[in-house]
Amino acid sequence: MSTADKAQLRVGMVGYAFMGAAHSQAWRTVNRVFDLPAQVTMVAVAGRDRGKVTEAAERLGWAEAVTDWRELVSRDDIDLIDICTPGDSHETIALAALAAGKHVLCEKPLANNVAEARAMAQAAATARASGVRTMCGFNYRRVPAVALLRRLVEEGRLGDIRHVRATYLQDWITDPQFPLVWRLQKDLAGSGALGDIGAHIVDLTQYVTGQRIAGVSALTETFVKRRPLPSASAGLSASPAGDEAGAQTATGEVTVDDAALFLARLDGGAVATYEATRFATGRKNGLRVEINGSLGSAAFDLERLNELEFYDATVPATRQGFTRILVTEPDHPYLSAWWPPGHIIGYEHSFTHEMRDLIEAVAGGTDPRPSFDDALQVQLVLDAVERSAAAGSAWTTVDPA
Ligand code: SOE
Repeated sequence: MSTADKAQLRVGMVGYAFMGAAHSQAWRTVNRVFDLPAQVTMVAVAGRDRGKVTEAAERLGWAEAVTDWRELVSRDDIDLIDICTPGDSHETIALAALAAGKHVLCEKPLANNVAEARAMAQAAATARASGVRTMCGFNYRRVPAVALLRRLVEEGRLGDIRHVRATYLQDWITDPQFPLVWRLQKDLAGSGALGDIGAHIVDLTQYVTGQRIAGVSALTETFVKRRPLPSASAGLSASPAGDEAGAQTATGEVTVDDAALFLARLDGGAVATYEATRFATGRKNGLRVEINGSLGSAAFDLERLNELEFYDATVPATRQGFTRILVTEPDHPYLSAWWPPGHIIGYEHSFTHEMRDLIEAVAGGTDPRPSFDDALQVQLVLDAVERSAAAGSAWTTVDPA
């Protein structure tokens, strides 16, 4: 279909930091790689600081910059609002956008607590009746090796799932002098490692196994209780504010977890362990998942995202062993549009695939996944983890959605 014949999907994005840049890359790229039923127009990006949002619009490829997200929501020339802000504003922006009849893509975790997530899921259900689509941005579902892992589970190649072992390990706040950025403040981020990276492994494992976490026993820890105040609202590579001599002047309290660990039971009978921390010295973005089933096992490691380890217990013992599948074949999920076999892809492609699936759903009139309901269920797991940790690791059932 030629570009001129295609429906348009006119996008407005709120926020332009780490996730805003990742999403922009995907919006810029997606129609150039995939043959899609709708053509994206990057209409405008919103941010509070006039100078910074103007610079971001130019750098990231947005036609316009505005300083109030409400303007995006009220405009007739925008069809979809992409929310890339800290969690404390997700609910307000999403509800306003849905009320205005806009499709919504919201970064994860969906909200800062269950009440907000429920309100968003409810609003999404109401809006769905008039054809409005919503999706939460758990991008790692769209890594081809992860999608292949799900396919193997669906095909029964692993048999009955017995064990799920998931870790998401980073080390960017190990230094006690690393400043108190928004991701370390509960009122802005909702929780710490738990919501920021733990949410990813909760979603990813539930997605690949098709099972939901039913109950947990958890512990959380905050190793560094106070940190220097940041010089500005800063992201993962912030530097502390200091006086002219460089000496640190003020500190603030860290109000989120630095690490969260939990045992879980899944509703399909599997047992699981989860660990999310930003204090795993040397681990930069170490998301690893291993699934053991009655017929085989599979393991994925984000730092080797073009590979999937697979063990087939049904072949003769003399030929058993973990196989490293290089996930670059055209028949692997998402990959026919990219490079010849063996030519690997990277982190940013997961976002391009996310936009591809979202555009196909919006243009095709179907509901994209993960839905706000799926993301609410992740939020309920995070909530159960916090309640269990507060109760000294007591067994805690995940509330029903
Ligand atoms: C976004 O998906 C995100 O979870 C960030 O918020 C984390 O900080 C990053 O390290 C992983 O991706």
